[in-house]
Amino acid sequence: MSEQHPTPVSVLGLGAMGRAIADAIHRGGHPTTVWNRTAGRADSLVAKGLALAPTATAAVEASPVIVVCLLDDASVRDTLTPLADSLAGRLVINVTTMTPQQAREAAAWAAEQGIEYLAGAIMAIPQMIGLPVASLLYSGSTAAFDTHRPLLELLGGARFFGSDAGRAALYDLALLGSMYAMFAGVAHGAAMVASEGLPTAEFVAMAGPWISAMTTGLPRHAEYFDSGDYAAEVQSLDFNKAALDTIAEASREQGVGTDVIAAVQTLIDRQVAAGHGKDSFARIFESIRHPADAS
Ligand code: FVH
Repeated sequence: MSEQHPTPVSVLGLGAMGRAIADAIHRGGHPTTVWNRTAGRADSLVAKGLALAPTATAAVEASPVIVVCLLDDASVRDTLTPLADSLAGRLVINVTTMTPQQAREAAAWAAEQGIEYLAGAIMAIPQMIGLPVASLLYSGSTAAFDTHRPLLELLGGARFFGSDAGRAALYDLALLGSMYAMFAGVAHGAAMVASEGLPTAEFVAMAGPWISAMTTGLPRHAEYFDSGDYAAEVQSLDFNKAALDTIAEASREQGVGTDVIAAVQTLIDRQVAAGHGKDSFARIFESIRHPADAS
């Protein structure tokens, strides 16, 4: 549809993220209809001029494009399965967090029902939606991504990963996993500092720039991962094992848990035990990638 007549869009799911998405789409000029399982969550949107559908079926039938932003795979199945007939011939853009396999199953189900399907993954919190800092990943229908790119860009940066509907979810969960492990590491460091009664603010102010500086080495890590050649240029796994052992010992001395550090030690120890102590730290990738085979 032309910019003079923006495509009507319906949004199913009005949690914190669904509300932010509906609001951004409406601000972008699209007639926007919303629905939520529990009443009352649309009040602020209705006050801004969005239409509240009385049922999910009515919401679907109001628009050719349906954005789904629910809690998880089970809630998507619960909601969409009874709507199959109404959804046929429409486009579903599902930005609910799912596993790659769940996303592929959802896409296969949609294809069986005659529903066009674009899987989305949101690298943002609700407050970031509509700002350039928000990044959304998509895979699935190429035609849907190309046709509706201006709509998608109302939410943030839009990047397409091809026709495999699971690919956006794969990158989403890989990025989230990296983030959670990083935050767990900072929490460990903060606990060490707090063990001496110190406020963590000064530590955190140092941790951010420190981690940021270290990330300049990530492209080299990707070369190790992709080539399988882990010949160390600087610090070896043996060196890093000694460092991690010292951190663990210090943690015990300070009376704080070693869970986060122990996880890294385990990854290193498997590689060292397999005779790879002279290789780069990046070799812990092999412990993760082949959990039953640490060779
Ligand atoms: N919020 C965030 O920061 C993150 C950022 C990254 C991506 N996530 C994903 O976005 C999905 C929705 O997240 P949300 O923040 O909107 O989540 P909630 O506020 O908890 O709202 C959940 C909505 O799902 C509805 N719902 C739950 N179960 C069912 C069901 N069985 N049938 C129908 N609807 C269901 C719930 O409805 P209600 O409880 O109000 O009736 C909310 O609308 C999510 O995948 C994040 O991982 C957000």
